[in-house]
Amino acid sequence: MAERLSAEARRQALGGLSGWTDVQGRDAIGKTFVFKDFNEAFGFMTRAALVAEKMDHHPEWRNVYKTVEVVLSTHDAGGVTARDMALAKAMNAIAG
Ligand code: HBI
Repeated sequence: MAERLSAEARRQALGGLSGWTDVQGRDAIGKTFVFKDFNEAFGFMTRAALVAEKMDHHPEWRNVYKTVEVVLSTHDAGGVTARDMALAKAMNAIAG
């Protein structure tokens, strides 16, 4: 099972993940993606969903029109693990 990252490891990992930050009040990381329109936003979610399923690691996310708010945390570990960082990296690659 993935282990929660130390504060230092988390800071290091976030440094290489454009746009991702700690979520206030819980052990999680988050990013708000803004796309050209709903079509682009939902296309992102579709592709990200397939990657998440393949990784067996799923986002908490909310879509309003062209915006997708994403929060990542590892339920089994009760906080942020390397799995969250991996999915965050994949999402950044998908968003381009
Ligand atoms: N997704 N974000 C997240 N966190 C988890 O702990 C998690 C998951 N997707 C699937 C999953 N765990 C299962 O592998 C375990 O619940 C067995």
